[in-house]
Amino acid sequence: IQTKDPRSSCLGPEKWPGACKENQQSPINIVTARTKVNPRLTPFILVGYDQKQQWPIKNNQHTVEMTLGGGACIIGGDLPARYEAVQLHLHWSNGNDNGSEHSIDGRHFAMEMHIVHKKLTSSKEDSKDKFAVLAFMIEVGDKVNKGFQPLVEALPSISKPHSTSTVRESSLQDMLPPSTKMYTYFRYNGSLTTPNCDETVIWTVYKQPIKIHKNQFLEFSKNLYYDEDQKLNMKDNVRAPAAAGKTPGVQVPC
Ligand code: 3J3
Ligand code: ZN
Repeated sequence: IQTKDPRSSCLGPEKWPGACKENQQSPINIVTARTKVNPRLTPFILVGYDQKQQWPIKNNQHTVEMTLGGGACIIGGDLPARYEAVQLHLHWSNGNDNGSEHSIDGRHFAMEMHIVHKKLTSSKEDSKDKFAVLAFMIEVGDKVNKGFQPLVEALPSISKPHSTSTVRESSLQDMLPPSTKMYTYFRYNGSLTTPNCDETVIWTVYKQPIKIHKNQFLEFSKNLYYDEDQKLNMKDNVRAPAAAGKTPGVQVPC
């Protein structure tokens, strides 16, 4: 039978290979009452995030992936080195609020955006700090988010799996919450949320959600397909929280 995400129709999540059954898996439910303030978790310096450029984009059969090609990087935030941005992608539901992979006090959101960064200094292939992923919750409302329009407008051109296109000139910064709202985030060490679930990710989950219009949100499952015949709308590309109640550090404004 067709499970909710063809990614699991070949191998249900219970059969995912590699590290997927280990105990530092992502996503998690963040129980804020069990987090603790960590003064080392300073706001990131986002280098190149304000750079306006066109971005390659593809339907990789699991999500929409924007290739960032190292044009931007992050510094600080208690990371052990500089990390360069490699790709941005999103997870979403089938039109409801269960589209985020992480949850905060049990609350899921309509979507979750991941900006994936790779450690600039060389490290072992399976080092725990190989990736730094910035995770943003996305909620829907009645106001168009102009920063998301370039990505939304490119979706119809990548309907089929493995199709590629280009997002018109835009900046990553325009897609993020205002910098004043990016002081509070949760931090924990976890994994990729897709097979082989390598436990190589330093996760930063921002508390402040991004807001986009309901119609912008619906454009993702409306335009993107898992299959060549364009019968399976891309949706529910979401891994359930692996473990409730982790105690990530938290950064609060000074
Ligand atoms: O780019 C690397 C790729 O070289 C390879 O190491 C792969 C391993 O699965 O993962 C990355 S990825 O950028 O393609 N990518 C990291 C983020 C795979 C999907 C992951 O998604 S998530 O954990 O952020 N949801
Ligand atoms: Zn992801």
